[in-house]
Amino acid sequence: MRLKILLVGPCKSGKTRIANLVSEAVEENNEFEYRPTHGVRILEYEPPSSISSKWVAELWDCSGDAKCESCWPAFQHGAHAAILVIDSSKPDHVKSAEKFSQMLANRPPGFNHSLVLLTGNGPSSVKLTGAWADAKQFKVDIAKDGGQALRREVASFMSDLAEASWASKDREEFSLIGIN
Ligand SMILES: Nc1nc2c(ncn2[C@@H]2O[C@H](COP(=O)(O)OP(=O)(O)O)[C@@H](O)[C@H]2O)c(=O)[nH]1
Ligand SMILES: [Mg+2]
Repeated sequence: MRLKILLVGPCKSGKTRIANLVSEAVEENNEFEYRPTHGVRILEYEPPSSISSKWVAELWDCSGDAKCESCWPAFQHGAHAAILVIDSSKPDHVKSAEKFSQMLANRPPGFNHSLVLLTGNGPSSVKLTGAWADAKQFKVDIAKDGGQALRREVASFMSDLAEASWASKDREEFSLIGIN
């Protein structure tokens, strides 16, 4: 089974760094120059074998540039969930959460999952409104443990999604054979 997960948020919040880290696409080091993502980058995510071998995920590392907003419907197509990445020390990032909540529209029935990752040196929780108001917030601190806790958090989020996906497939099959 394939899950599609969007990584969204304003520019320079750390989406690409997080995508690289959790998908283990790039060795972690400190010599990175900021390069904005053009459009979208799609990374393959495989869960640790202790979690499951029955699903993989596509992680869509979306550009935070306003120029890309016209592509959002295409990004959203078939997506199961979105993870918002914001730097909690920047008030404009916190404010922008509302705009990105559009990315949560059109999720398939039964998928109400969302996760907020807070980067930077700001607070470890922020007040968000709209669709992110009830989302779980996780403070990212890569310097502390090289991203271990972040990887665990993302793996557990995706594993919940995989469960929801199986449950929705079961519902579809039951309704096909007339059991409600
Ligand atoms: N260590 C490390 N830093 C990265 C990596 N990718 C980007 N960065 C840095 O992380 C910061 C946030 O950038 P980025 O993740 O590209 O922001 P985005 O615009 O939200 O995708 C910048 O200072 C980047 O130079 C990476 O793979 N490893
Ligand atoms: Mg990027």
